[in-house]
Amino acid sequence: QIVAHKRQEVADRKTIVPVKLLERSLYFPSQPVSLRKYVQRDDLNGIIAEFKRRSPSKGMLNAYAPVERTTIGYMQAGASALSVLTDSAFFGGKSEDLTTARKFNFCPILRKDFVIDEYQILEAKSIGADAILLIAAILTKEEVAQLGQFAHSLGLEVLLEVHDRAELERTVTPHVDLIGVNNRNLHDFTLSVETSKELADLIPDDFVKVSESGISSAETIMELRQYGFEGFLIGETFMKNSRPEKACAAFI
Ligand code: IGP
Repeated sequence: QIVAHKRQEVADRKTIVPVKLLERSLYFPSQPVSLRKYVQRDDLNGIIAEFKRRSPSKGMLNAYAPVERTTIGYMQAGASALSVLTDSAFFGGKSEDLTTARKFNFCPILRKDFVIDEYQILEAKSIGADAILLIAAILTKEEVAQLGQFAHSLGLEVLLEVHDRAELERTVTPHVDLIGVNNRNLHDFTLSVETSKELADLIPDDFVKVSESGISSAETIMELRQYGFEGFLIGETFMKNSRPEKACAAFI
C-alpha cells in the first residue's frame, strides 16, 4: 500500500525538472558528510537518531516536537548521525523537516523514505541529505544496483535495508555502503533484535553493519556490537517522549 501510494506521489511531484533540483543542492555549503565514517568513528557511539512523527505500526508518536530543537538536542546528546522521515502519508514527515535539520546540524543526515525512483534521489540531494535508504523488500536486484549507482554519482551514500537472508542474498551489491538489518517485520510489524544477530555473519565485511528498529536499551547495543554492528537506528524509543532529545540524552 505504501509503495503504491509512493508511485503515485512521485509521479505527481515530477513537475520540477531534475536540473532545477540539482541547482538547489548547490545552496547547501557543505560536502556530503559520510554516514559510513561517522558510524565507524571510535569517539562516537554509532547511534543514528531518528525524527519520526508517526508510523503505521505505532500510530502517532509525537505530533509536536519541533525538528530544530529535537535534532540539535540529539546531536548535543552525542548521537552519531540523524535520520529524518520525509514520507508524509504514512509517517507524517516532509522534505522541509530534513532541510530544517540540515540548517542546524553538520552531522550526516539519512533521508528516510521509500525510494523507488531516481527522481527521489535527486530530491534527497536537493534538500541536503547525505545518504539515502534503499529497502530490499520493495526493489529488485537491478533496481538496488541502479539506484545505488545513481546515488553514488551524486555523492550520496546508500544504506540497504534487509529483513531476511533471502533479501540480503538477492540484493547485495557493491553499489551500497552500509547494510541495515530491520528488526521489524514489515508485514506483521513484529519486532525481534534476534533478526540482526542471525544475519550478522552473512553480511560481507565490506559493508558497515547497522541494526534498525526496536532498540530500547544500551545493553542491546552492547550485545549487537559483539555481532559486528556499528550503527544503531533508533526512532520510537526517543520520539514517544514529549522531549525526544531528553530521552536520547538519558539513553546515551
Ligand atoms: C527506527 P524504531 O523501532 O526505533 O522506531 O525504528 C527505524 O528503524 C524505522 O523507523 C524504520 C523505517 C524503515 C521507517 C526502519 N526502516 C523504513 C520507514 C521506512
